[in-house]
Amino acid sequence: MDSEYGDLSVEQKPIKDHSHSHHHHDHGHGHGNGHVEVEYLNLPGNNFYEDLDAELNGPLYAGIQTFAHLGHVSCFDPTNFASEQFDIALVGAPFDTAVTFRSGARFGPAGIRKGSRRMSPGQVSPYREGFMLYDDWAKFVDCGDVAMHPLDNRYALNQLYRGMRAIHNHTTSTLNATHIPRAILMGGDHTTTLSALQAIYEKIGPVSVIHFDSHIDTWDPMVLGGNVSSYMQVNHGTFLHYAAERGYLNHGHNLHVGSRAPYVRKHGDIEHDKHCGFAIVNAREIDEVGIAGVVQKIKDRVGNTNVYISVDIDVLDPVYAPGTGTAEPGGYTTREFMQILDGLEGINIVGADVVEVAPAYDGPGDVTLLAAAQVIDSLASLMVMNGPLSTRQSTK
Ligand SMILES: [Mn+2]
Repeated sequence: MDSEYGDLSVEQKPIKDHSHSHHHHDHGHGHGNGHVEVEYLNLPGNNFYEDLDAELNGPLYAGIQTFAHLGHVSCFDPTNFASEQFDIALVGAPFDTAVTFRSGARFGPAGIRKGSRRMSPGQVSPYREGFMLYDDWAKFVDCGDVAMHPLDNRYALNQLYRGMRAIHNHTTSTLNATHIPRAILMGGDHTTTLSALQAIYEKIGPVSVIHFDSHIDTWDPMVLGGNVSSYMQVNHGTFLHYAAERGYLNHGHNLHVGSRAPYVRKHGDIEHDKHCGFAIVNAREIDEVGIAGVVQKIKDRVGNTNVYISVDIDVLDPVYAPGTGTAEPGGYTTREFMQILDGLEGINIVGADVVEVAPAYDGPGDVTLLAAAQVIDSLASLMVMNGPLSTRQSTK
C-alpha cells in the first residue's frame, strides 16, 4: 500500500494480521529478495490515520499549561457562580510591586504551573495508600490569574480581593448548601495574602494563620516602608500587621514557622509581632525538636480553629528555592518541609497560598518551581483529607 511517504522498502504485514500470526523465534531469518519480514515489532500500518483514535491526550510536557493539567474555569464572572461548580480552585495573583528587594514574583503563577507539569489527575500517592488527590471527592479547577494592575497596588489588591470573593461565591460540587469552595493562591508577592485573607474572613470569620516564611511579615507599617506616604505602608513585610488590625486573624493562634531573617529593631519587632497575635518557631529549632516536634508545636498553636496556611517559598533554604525575592540562608530542605506539611493532616485548613516565587532567579532545572508546585500538591492533599469546607467548622 502506498502511504504519504511512498513505497516503504521494508515489507510489513498489515497491523490487523498480527493477532493471527504466530511468532517466529528464529530472529533475523530473512526471506531473501532484499525484503525482511518483521513480525515481532509492532510497527504502525502504512495508513497512519487508522490509529489516530487511540491516544488523543498528549504527554505531560505537552498542551496548554494549567496547574497539574486541571480543567480551566472562568471563576470571576457572576453569571457562572451557580453553573461552574468546584470544591478547590487554583488561582494566580501576578503581582510584585509591593516588594522591598528583588521583584519578579508577577511571573510566579506561570512558573508554578510550569513546575506542576508532571502532576495530573489519575496519579496515586506513594505516601498515602491508594490516595488519588485529584480523583477524590473534591472537584479541582484552575481559575487562571486574577487581573491585577501593575501601576496601582491598592487598586490591584482590591482586584484580587474581588477575584477571591468570586471564587468563594461559587457553588461546590457537593450538594450541601453550606459548603464553600476553597482557594489555593499562587503568588505573587506576599502582599497578595492580605486580599485572600479578607475574602475568606468575610465568608467564614477569623482564621489562624500558619505562616511558613523566613521573615515575620508583621512589621509595623511605620517602620517598614511607611513613614513617608501611606501608600508605601501596605507591602509584603507588613500585610500580616494589617490582617491582625482588621480582625481577620484568631488572636493567639497564629504562628510563624521557619523564621530566621534579622529583625530591624532590637525589641520592637518582636513586641509588635506578639501584639499581632503571633508566636515564632525559628528555622533551626527543627534540629532540636525534629520534624515531629515542629508539627506538634503547630498543632498545639492552632488547635481546632479554622486554619489558613501561607507559604512564602523563601521558607526553604536558597539551595532548594533560589527563585524568590528575599532569600535567607539556613532554611528547610524541600523534603523536611514536605514532611512537616503531611504531618498537619487533620487540621481544619480553609485556605492556602504559595507566594514569592520569582522564576527569573531560579536555578537550572526549575528547582524552585518544582518545589512550589509540590507544596501546593501537599496543601491540596490536606484540604481533601479534611473533607468539604462548611461554615459550621469551629472558629475557636
Ligand atoms: Mn513573606
